[in-house]
Amino acid sequence: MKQAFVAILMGSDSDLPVIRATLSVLDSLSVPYEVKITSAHRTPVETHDYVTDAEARGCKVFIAAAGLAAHLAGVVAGITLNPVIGVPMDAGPLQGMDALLSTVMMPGGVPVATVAIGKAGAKNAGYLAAQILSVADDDLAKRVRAERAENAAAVVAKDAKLQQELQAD
Ligand code: RP5
Repeated sequence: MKQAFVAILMGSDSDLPVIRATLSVLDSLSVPYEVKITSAHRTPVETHDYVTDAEARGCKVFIAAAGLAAHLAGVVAGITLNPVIGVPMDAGPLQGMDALLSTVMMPGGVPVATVAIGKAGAKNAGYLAAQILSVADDDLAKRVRAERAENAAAVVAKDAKLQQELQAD
């Protein structure tokens, strides 16, 4: 059986610093992935060929990150029936509002699961992709649950520290 993986597409190498947050989440959960720079408008043929080929090789979830008039996620969703997560990049003078609307406002019938603008969205794209894969992967589900528990414990510990500091005052 082919190994399931996540394919991350970004419209430009200028998106990479933000998309590193996605890679770091996927690394921390040991989720296999590929990263590709390809654009809906600059390299439409390569985008189409990559999505078709990745799907044939076992890609189960696509993440598409783009800024400005961001149609990359919508184009990918038009090629594959696998889930597509769109990350609006905070590039350009509108600080990502343009990309958010371009990504989220898909016409009915071709969904894109759109996350927040910028780094928080890039992180959540990684978590959402892992959670989608974890539906059919119990070990991954355990890792996602453990990571959530660790995050919760860190918040509780920070609060405990704050309470101690306040009592000491
Ligand atoms: C989009 O245009 C890219 O995804 C990027 O966010 C934005 C700017 O691209 P560059 O001009 O920096 O290549 O296609």
